[in-house]
Amino acid sequence: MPHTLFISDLHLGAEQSHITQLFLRFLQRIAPKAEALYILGDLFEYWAGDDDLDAPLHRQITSALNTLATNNTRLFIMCGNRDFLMAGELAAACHATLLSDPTLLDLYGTPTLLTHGDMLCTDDAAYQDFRQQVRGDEWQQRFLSQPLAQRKAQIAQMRTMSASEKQRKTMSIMDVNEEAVAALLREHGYPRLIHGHTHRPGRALYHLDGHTCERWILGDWDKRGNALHCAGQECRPIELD
Ligand code: LP5
Ligand code: MN
Repeated sequence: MPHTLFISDLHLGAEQSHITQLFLRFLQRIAPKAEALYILGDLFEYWAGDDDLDAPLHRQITSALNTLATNNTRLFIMCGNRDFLMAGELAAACHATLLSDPTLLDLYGTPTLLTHGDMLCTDDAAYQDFRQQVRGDEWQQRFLSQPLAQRKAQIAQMRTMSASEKQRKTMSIMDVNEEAVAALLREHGYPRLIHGHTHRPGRALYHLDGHTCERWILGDWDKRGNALHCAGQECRPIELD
């Protein structure tokens, strides 16, 4: 049956070789059966800029994605909060289309809104301030004009800071804000919503203004992988190992 797969939050990096192997197997055995694969952010542990495409891990991943996408599975990639510097060269290397966040899609007749999910975490004010700064064109141009090694060192510092900040934040601060979800659903005409980022896989239902909307939350790839499989009107999570 024609179907589409959604994944996010793989956080691939040199230290996650088990997950990299799992992902490569997924690209060879499971993804080719899908009409389309959507990666909804944080494919990589971090992305320092498209001039880092030559790193062996990056070549391995982009070439496997390219093989998938040049056969029968269309490939779409959205940036996450870790890899928002992914741009045109990365997309070209993967034969993928980069998606803006959010993106509304007609999925087998059901309007479906895709987002990484971090924009919905509006209670996390410190993160939203950081996000606003680093998503600006001027900041990105300045950051990307530095040598790659210097950028990586700054990202490493930021990752350490993020890990310690997260220890001080409550779980509810780091989850989506329900009013932000409702506002997004209203703004886009009450679609189905699919996102990642919070690493709390599941399904929630919203009854809003006489409409019922499904929200699917993708899990991260930690010990195992997971994907959302959508065919016709139905979506269901699948575990990968
Ligand atoms: O990703 P994760 O799970 O660790 O946590 C996120 C939020 N943290 C981040 C930061 C990224 O992890 C860091 C890597 C990004 C690489 C991008 C390249 C360019 C950046 C280079 C920076 C110099 O996204 C975390 C959320 C959590 O999700 C849950 O939603 O809480 O947010 C934070 O930890 C942010 C802190 O709360 C605020 C930090 C303020 C630091 C400001 C100094 C840096 C100034 C430089 C930028 C102008
Ligand atoms: Mn994320």
